[in-house]
Amino acid sequence: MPEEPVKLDETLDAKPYEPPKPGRSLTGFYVAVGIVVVLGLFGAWFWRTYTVWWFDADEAKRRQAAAAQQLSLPVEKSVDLGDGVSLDLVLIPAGRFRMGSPPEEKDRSKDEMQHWVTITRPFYLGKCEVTQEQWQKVAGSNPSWFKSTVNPVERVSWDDCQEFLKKLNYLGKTKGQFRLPTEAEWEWACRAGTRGRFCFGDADETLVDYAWYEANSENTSHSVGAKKPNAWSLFDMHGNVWEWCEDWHEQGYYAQSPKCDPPGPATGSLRVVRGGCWGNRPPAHSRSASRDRISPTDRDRNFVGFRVVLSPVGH
Ligand SMILES: [Ca+2]
Repeated sequence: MPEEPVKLDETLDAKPYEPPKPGRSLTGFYVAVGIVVVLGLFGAWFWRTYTVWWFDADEAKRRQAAAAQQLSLPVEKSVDLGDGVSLDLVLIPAGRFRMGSPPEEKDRSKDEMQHWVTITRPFYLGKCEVTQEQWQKVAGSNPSWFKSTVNPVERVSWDDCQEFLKKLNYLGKTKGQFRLPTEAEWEWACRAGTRGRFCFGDADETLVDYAWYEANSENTSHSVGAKKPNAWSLFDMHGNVWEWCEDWHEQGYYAQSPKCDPPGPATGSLRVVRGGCWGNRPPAHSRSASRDRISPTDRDRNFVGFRVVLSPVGH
């Protein structure tokens, strides 16, 4: 019996051709993850750059050493004034910080409005307040009330300090020019990366380890450098004697000051002093952000002295 021929249409699947379905694409997922990662990194950078300006003591020392290495200069420098008298300075790195105090800080004043400030150039700052011995050596006299060669000079007006600095510069003992710190330089140096009330934190009871003030001074100034230093090896930034700054004082200056190296108001009648003194009863006056002002001709204060800046460095 002859084999029945196969019908062509029976060999074909009746279903129409469908191309194979592709697997589910992960491209969209990867793009979404990428966007999240990029946004996260940008957010972290933004937060870090524009919010976190403070740093700990190790970082403060690292920055100080890095600035010295970059400039091929020592962190600590001693200027010989002759006859065994020297003036010790420490290098303060450049940096950006929030000057002033936050609204919630205990004992703050209204003129301490927090604002960003950048110190664009490293500078040398006196490790201690200028002593009576150093003043005597340069100026040839000692106007201080509490007589001791190792105590800070006091009863010196802002104008007297300018004369002292002129004489010191005239001696030509080192490169650069001696001058008073600006108020911004003083606070940047005092804080050394801290954002609390003091260079060590917020606790009033710890102040006795760092400062001479009413609680421990017995109503007199004391030898410079006898208390603990801050992270940049600066002594007596809190207490002992108030320290003259270069700036005129103006209550609302912080609201309009330049963001970089603010020089203080162009004019005024009182000069800024910082850091508190042996006679201040509440620790409030010794806070890093605390400000006061005195007439530049006033030389009748046995609780006001100063420390020097040497700048520019590396020239
Ligand atoms: Ca002081």
